[in-house]
Parts: sequence; C-alpha cells; structure tokens
Amino acid sequence: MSSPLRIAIIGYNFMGKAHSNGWLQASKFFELPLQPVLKVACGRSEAAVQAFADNWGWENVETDWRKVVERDDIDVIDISLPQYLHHDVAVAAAKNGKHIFCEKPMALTLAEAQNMLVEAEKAGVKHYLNHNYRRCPAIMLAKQLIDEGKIGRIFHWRGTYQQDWIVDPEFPLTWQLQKETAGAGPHADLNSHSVDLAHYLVGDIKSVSCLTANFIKERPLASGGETAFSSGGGSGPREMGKVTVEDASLMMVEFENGAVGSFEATRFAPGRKNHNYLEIYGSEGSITFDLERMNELHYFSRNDPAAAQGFRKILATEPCHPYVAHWWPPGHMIGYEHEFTHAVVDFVDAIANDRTVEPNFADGVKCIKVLEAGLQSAAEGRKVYL
Ligand code: SOE
Repeated sequence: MSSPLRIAIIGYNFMGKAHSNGWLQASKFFELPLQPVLKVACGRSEAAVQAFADNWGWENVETDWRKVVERDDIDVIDISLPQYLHHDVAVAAAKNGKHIFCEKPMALTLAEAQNMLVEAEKAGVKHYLNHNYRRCPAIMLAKQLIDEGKIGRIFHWRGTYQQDWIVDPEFPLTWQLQKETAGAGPHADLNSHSVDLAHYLVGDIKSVSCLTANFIKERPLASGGETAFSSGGGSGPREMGKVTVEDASLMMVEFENGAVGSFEATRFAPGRKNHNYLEIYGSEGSITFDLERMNELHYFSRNDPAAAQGFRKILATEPCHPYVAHWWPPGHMIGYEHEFTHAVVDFVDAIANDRTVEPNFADGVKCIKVLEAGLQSAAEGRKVYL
C-alpha cells in the first residue's frame, strides 16, 4: 500500500464534485505512487459542506479555509472555488507548504496570478492549474500528431467555445456575471480553456485584437440557489442589478511562430450547451476537435493518396491512446469527468517523483496575460502586443 497523500478540498459545487470524483477514481483505475486520502472538505455553509462530505467520503469538514491551510495533517489544498478566492487561498496554502491543485481561471488579474506563481515557487510546492481539456485523450493525440509534424507548419487556429445558459434575460445576476468575482465573462471562463489549448497545441501568442459585447445590461439579483447552467428556479418580481462583465468575446491573435488564430467565447448561443470546438490547419494537414464528440479526433492528411484523401475520424479510445488502457476495453467511451481523474494521476506523480505537472501556475500566468491583453484591446479599440 502506497503512503497517504492527504487532501483538503475548498468548495463543494460543480468543481468540488468533479474534483472529488477525480480523487476517488484515480487510485481505483491507475497505480498511484501515493494514495489520496479525502481528509477535509471546506465550505461556508456547514450543512451544505457536511452533506457534500457525507456523499463523497470526505472525513471531516471545516467552514474556515484559513484553518484548513494551516492544518498539519494536510498535504494538498484543492481549490475548487470561484476565481476571486483563488489568490488568497493559494498564497496561504503555499506559505504553509501545501501542494496546490487549482481550478481555472487562475485568478482575477495578471498581478494576482503572478503572485501565486512566485509564492508557490518560493515555497517549492507543486502547483497544477486545472485546464482539464488538455487531458482528453483526443486532445493529447492532437498534440502528438502536431509534435510529430503530421500537420506540418501551422497556419491557422480557430477556437470557439459557446454556451447558452444566460440567454434568458431573467437568468439572475450570479457571481459569474460580476467583475469583482469573475474578472470577466466568457472571455475568462471559456477563453481561458481555449487560450490554454492554443498555447499547448500551437504555441505562444504575441498579439491580440479583441472586441467584446454586452447584450443584457441588467438582471434580477441572485437569490442564492443558482449555479452555472441553472437559475435555481427563483421567480417573481425581483430587484435588478448591473451586469459588469461582457457576454461575448471575439479575439484575433498572432502566434510567435507566424500562425494566426481566432477565439470566440459566448454564453448566448442557443442550443450550444458546452460547445468547445477547435480547428488547426497546417501545411501538411488539419485537425478538428469537438468536445461534444470528445472521444473523436478528426485528422486530414495532404500526404494520403489523392483518391483516398478526406478527414478521418479517429476514435481515441484504443489502449494505445493516453490514459485509455486504464479504463475500459477498446471502443468503450470515456467522458468529461475522466479528464479530472487524469489530472489527479499526473499531479500525484509530480508530487511523488518531484516532477512538474502541466498546466501549472506558469502556464496560467501566460494564459491570463493573453486574456488581459484581450480586454485591454477591447477597451482601447486597438491591437495589443504582449
Ligand atoms: C461554466 O461556463 C463552465 O463550468 C466552466 O467554468 C468550465 O470550466 C467549463 O469546462 C464548462 O463550463
């Protein structure tokens, strides 16, 4: 039996569940060098965090995150909180020598993100930033094909990330729609994923030109039961408040390697529930990926015989694909939640074997730099160089 790795999770909503599942599944399907122990769950509401802990098997609960980061029976702080809380928790965790597994977007501002990186490095702790789509086997296959030169010199990147959960003007003013808590709208929440994938698959970005739009300026104040994707069912006349983030963002970029790209992020695309779609075009071929068909990678090669050319659909569920051998027999699908398990596997390995894991806070800083430049470009109506 491997030695224990004692985890504390802070936050118990959507990501709290996704992370808990990752921590639980990892050692059941993979051989881990350390055994995650679900030690403490922390949240503001004692009743809610207790119910969460009972359901997922966290040993005990706390309502004050400061106490959690100071506990000496904890090795890892899992930050499953909204981004406005990441900085303070991450810095305190680092100062207390805890490894950090952190949700995206990394922070509200570049300055916060940079400080998180500095403190984590100073403390010598491992830091992981959960841009989970990197750990989709089909995305890793895309990376492998690109690294092998299969699509040649990259000319174009196109990343679209569309959702529709706030199209209804009655959808309440949740924390995701306010600058103080979210930093930005889909430009932060969704483009943070897309920019991370573009960095991973194409390379560094050197300039951005961005425009943002705000379709609904005021919304009913939130009453408490809401989450992303759900209005919580409140009804009746309610007081209104100002939406202080953008509803949509369109960004054009130049990459250092000469490629050009576009990013589109919105929560106003009816029918698009979580449509994370990307296209990459190069001198030798092309790649496309659609999260709604996440086990598939579409690949076109200009080097195939002319009569047989065409996009081929590769099902990335063969045991030769990353992580897949640990799950089900060939052709048996995996899903969204598996990406979190894969992240846990790599994070635990990094701790046990003193390796870095990616994406980490350095990647997060790079990502936020692009996002902030995008907002600056939109505000000033000009191209911004990084
Ligand atoms: C909400 O827009 C959200 O949950 C994001 O915050 C996640 O990162 C994304 O994976 C799905 O949508």
